Amino acid sequence: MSTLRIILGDQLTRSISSLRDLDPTLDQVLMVEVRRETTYVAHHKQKLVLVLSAMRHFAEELRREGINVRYTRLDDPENTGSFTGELKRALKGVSPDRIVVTEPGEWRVLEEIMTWSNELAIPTGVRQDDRFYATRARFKEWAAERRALRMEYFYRDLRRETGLLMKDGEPVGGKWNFDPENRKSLPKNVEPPTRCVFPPDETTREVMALIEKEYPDNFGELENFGWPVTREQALQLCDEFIERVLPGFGDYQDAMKEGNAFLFHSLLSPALNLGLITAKEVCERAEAAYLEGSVPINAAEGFIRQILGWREYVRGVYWTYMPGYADTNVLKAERRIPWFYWSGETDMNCMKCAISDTRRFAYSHHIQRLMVTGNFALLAGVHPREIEEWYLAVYADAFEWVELPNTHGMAIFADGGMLASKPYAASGAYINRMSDYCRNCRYDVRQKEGEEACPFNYLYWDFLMRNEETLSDNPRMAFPYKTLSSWDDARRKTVRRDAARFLDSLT
Ligand code: FAD
Ligand code: DLZ
Ligand code: SF4
Repeated sequence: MSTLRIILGDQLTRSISSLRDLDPTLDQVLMVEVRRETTYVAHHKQKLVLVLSAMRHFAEELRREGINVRYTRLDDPENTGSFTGELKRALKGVSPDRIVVTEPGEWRVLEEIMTWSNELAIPTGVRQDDRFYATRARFKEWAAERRALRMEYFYRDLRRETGLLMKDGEPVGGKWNFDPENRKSLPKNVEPPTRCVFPPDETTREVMALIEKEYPDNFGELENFGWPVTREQALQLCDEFIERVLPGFGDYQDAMKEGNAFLFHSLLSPALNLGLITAKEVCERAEAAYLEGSVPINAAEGFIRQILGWREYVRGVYWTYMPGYADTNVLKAERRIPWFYWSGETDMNCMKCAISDTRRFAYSHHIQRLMVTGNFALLAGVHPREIEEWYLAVYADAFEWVELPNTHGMAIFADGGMLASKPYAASGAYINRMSDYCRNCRYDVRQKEGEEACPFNYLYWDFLMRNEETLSDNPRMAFPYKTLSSWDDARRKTVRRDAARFLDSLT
């Protein structure tokens, strides 16, 4: 039986389910660069280069193994521009008995794939993506048994099932979660390590020229491109991280510093999401480093929790609640995204730094995404679709299954608390505690009102007042609402006036 095997841009894993049982004498692999995927949002130039270059390298690796790969380049004059169009074109040359594909990472693409069996009159098998610890069905079952979803409990179940950081049925180190030990700001005398970058090779340079030609106006710079585009490079990045960087990850994972985008983070998400390295490989290496004694427990657990916990959890939320999940807007946020998200032109130094890191590297770390750009969108009431489109476009690791729950649920609380138990809303004091941004800001983080005051301060209270009806019953919001209840009308009015003045100035 001959099989046409489709490999999508984020399925670059040799052991992926769609390539199992491949017969090189009968089968063909199809990989396509298509405009529908390069334009469904205005992707950062580095993200486009990363996906296309990694696809081209993967195709070459398969060919070196003697596998027959049909590969469409973006600038092929015959390119039809879509997965279905390219599949139809490929079928003119071959008549396979069946088509096989691994389930995609996006709802939009799954809907397209589901039309193939009928439209092409060839049986299409959609196989599970078992590069994750939990199947979609496993999460759905877990969620169905609960009134409220919390990452922590799903994570504990997966710890028990995998045995990661477990001994005799108990978590090593005596507790499940070392989160309280993951929140230090960066002391002045701690210098973050230098990081390995992968200078563009000939293939990457060729894609860079293509992207500059095709998408000259897209957001982002290509100068600093240093992402791994092959499995070999991804493994190197992982080994380097575990050996030199992971020991400091536990302490400083929430810290932010002007001029240093990477600090103690792994930078592994683009490689993980493309499939150049798997979650299992990364978690097992981190656990081994802990067992050897080279990494403290707050670092090993803190890191494994991000992958085994958050990464699996958000994927489960996405596939269980889509497509309706994307449509909720519980806080009725309606504002257009301020232009400075694209231009970086703002006097708020924290926002300027996070956007500048994003422009230079297609990267900013979790706390910048959540507590700076995400927090601002939440407080200002930016419409979910506007801010989600931004996150999906500007990060090298952005694929909807992971971007959407993080933005819609965690950052802007548009799902009303399905994913997180309370909004991650914070005033300037949090940003000041965790970063050195406020030192170089034209606003004063200590001032609460007036033109010089940090906008996060009055926007925070304005947000609480605006959403009092929806949020004041949340037990985790009891403290700020108690404070608010002691305010007189004049104080409320001042905050509202400052917030309105600032927000009006954005349009
Ligand atoms: P590290 O800090 O080194 O963490 C290790 C790994 O844990 C990451 O590589 C990632 O695979 C995983 N991880 C950590 N936090 C999360 C999380 N909240 N959800 C899922 N996985 C996590 N991550 C993406 O991969 N793609 C996205 O499009 C994306 N969009 C986000 C949008 C918002 C608004 C927020 C708040 C977070 C988003 N994240 C996203 C999660 C997180 O910010 C990134 O995974 C992380 O910054 C990637 O950098 P790193 O590899 O250096 O991570
Ligand atoms: C993100 C992306 C981009 C920019 N380009 C392509 C492409 O040309 N071909 C492709 O197969 N995939 C691409 N992707 C990834 C897809 O948009 C999408 O995220 C995955 O197909 C989901 O599994
Ligand atoms: Fe950001 Fe406010 Fe600090 Fe300025 S003062 S950097 S706006 S938190």
